[in-house]
Amino acid sequence: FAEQETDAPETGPKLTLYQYKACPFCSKVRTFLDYHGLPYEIVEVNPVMRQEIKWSKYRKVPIVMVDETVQLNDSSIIISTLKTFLVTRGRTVPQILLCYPEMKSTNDRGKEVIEYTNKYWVMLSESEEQQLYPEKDSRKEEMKWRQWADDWLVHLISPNVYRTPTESLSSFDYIVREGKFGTLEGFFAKYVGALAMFVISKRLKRRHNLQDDVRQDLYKAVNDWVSAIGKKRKFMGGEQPNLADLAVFGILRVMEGLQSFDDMMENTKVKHWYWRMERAIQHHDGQN
Ligand code: GSH
Repeated sequence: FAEQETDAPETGPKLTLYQYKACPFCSKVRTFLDYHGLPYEIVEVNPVMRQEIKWSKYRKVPIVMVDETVQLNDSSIIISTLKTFLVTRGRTVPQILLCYPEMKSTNDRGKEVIEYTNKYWVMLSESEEQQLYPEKDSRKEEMKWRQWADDWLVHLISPNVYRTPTESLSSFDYIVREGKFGTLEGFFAKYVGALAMFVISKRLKRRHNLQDDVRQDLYKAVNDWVSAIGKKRKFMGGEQPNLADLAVFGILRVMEGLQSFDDMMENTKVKHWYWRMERAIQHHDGQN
């Protein structure tokens, strides 16, 4: 991003988000971009053929392209990189990306996976750190809960939204309505997908050691989150949301309109924080 002429209006980088609308990782990225008031274009990817990301070696969404040339993969890397860019302003996105090297490794099921070093670390100088994290432990706390959102909270979504055949069908009705599908493809995706995910969600439930009543894990998780914020703060970030607030909100938001969302609102203490988050994002409170 070249230096701007002093009196030219400041234009940020051009951002393009490749996504599935109903995917929690993509929702996290949208939440981050909306809160900071960063304009972006969306390319909705067809989850059956995925031809919109055929050009990419990385096969998942979200992907963010910066100025049509620099590719950012993985929701947490996207967020850490863009946050660093917003705070430091002096450094370019490719320079920042060098701080997050890829690591190939094998997971517990013998599959090769790419992980990223420093995924939850915003790259700051000492004075920038002072400014962004004036409280002593707030930087560590933010990292811990961002990781919790990716490693625990996100795994509660599928078992909950596909819990019963009826819930699975209404989740797929939403996915097909909001996503990119052909007419016939959408029809099949809805019924075949709903049945498949109902079955798969039982496997996911075992893999992640959830209770038989998966709602209880969801309720406990969001209540743990609310107690971690405590009574004295509006957000985990204090007066303004931090990256953990944005991650948790982004993940929970994909359940909006579904029974699991209404159950969560009714049976936990999350709603006041949730409505505050909704306002902060709608008003782009993080725009500077
Ligand atoms: N760690 C990645 C992130 O945080 O962005 C996970 C992203 C991910 O798993 N995305 C899913 C995906 O694209 C969609 S929810 N999976 C590839 C596929 O299903 O073909």
